[in-house]
Amino acid sequence: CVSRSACNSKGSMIVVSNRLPFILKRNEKTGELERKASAGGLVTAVAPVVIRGNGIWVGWPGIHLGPNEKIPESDPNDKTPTAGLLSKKIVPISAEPKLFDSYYNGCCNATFWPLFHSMPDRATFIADHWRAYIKINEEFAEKTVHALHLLKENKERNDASPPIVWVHDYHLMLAANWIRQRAEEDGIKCKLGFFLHIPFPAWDIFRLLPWSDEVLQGILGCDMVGFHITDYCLNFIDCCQRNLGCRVDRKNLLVELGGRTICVRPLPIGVPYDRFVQLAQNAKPVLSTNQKVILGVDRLDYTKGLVHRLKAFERLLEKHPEHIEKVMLLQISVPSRTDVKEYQDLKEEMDQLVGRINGRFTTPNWSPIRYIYGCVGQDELAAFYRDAAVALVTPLRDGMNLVAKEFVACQIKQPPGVLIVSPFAGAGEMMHEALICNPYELDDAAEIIHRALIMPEDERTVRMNHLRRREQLNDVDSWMKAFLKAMDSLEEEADDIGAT
Ligand code: ADQ
Repeated sequence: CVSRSACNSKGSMIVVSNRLPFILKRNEKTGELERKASAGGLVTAVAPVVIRGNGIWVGWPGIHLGPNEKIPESDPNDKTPTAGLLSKKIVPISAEPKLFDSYYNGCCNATFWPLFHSMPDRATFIADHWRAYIKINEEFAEKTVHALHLLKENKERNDASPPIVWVHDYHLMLAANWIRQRAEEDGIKCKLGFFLHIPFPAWDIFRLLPWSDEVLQGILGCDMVGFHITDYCLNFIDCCQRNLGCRVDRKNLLVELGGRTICVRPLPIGVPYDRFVQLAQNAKPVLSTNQKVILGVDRLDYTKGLVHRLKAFERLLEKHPEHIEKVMLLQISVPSRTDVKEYQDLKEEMDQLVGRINGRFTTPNWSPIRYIYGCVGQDELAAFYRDAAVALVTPLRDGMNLVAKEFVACQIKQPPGVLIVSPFAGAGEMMHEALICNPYELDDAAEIIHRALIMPEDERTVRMNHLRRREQLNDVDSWMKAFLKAMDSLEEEADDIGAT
């Protein structure tokens, strides 16, 4: 389908993601469907581009729609970026609930998620789940081709350029190839991009997947494949060469398959920096304490290193009792994938650990850990980020990690706080002025937290100024622009593949 010279970023965009950029809820009283806005950075950056270009969003609405049910329009008072996304610009995925469960909770979250985070012992490899993954990816491909037809009809009226199809994440690693083939059969031109939000693992981990060839072939259906950092690009290229025998060019990040050249690009995601600054400026204080706050904000996920974090904090109190009654750990964990057993077990382990550490150290006037199991609003979140003395972002493995960046954006106070980040997060690769902490080394982690707590003001200021400048420059809008630029420059870069 791809005639590269014919495509440019002025064309409409079709975004294909597992979830639509809002959640559908059924009103308990009226039974009617309502949209619940989503304020995530990705949605904020991508939705305006889709709306401006008269594009389409393909995704699962979060509930199973009845046969005659349609996506409602947004609430007239909705001021979020997706409010302008009319229902005719949304193509929802419908799937039989059991099949969707095998795809989502099974293959996506119990196979790909742990394996791609280099935790193969947690991964299950179940043929039925894989079959569901194939079927749902086919459904996504079919709906995307339908969306391409809708745009084509529109194009004949508007004479727009050929569209860009942007497929997101590990849920949809097979869809691109089918979209390309079917669009080609129907004579529709488009340009296909894929972005993986999680790490791409090294070959010796990836090869454990029984369906590794199919996954690579699926992704290589795209013209451009983006990852957060160069390491993931190189892992992917390595797998293409070793699994599929592709010719590759590591210097220019190119892969050749079936006479096509696929560009691989590092596209580190950012956050809506200015929005977080504004939130931090306006948010009322929510912490009433004289203690220094060490903050953790995460989905409750075993990749985020939460158990290690609590143990490191416990070690800090053991080794540096001078911090007792002077600091507290505020851990905010949003419930996630609560249908999956691994996540239920983690919740239990966290509950017990928080109880044990609090039981051990609590004094009549102080408890070391405050643990919120729930989602907090954006204003409140910004206030926590702004008023914390230290942010602990210590995943065992993480594609990027937006919390590190949101914290930095909200550090408007003088003197600022300190960011501690794990080298195993994409964010740790580029936020050099943070304190880097290996979450597996508990003693060392305790020392790093201690160092953050006693860091002189001028050192904090210098570090935070650098971090803030970088995040302001590389915010989520510039990530969006970098993606469009990478799609535009495919023609020149993919001309010739050099040495392997
Ligand atoms: P996630 O694994 O979800 O994203 P992350 O990047 O940290 O991880 O983003 C989490 C988001 O949820 C942040 O915007 C944060 O503000 C919000 N959040 C977390 N806990 C919250 C709470 N209790 N209340 C309210 N909001 C909360 C995946 C990858 C990451 C990658 C992103 C984007 O796993 O590595 O950075 O996609 O590509």
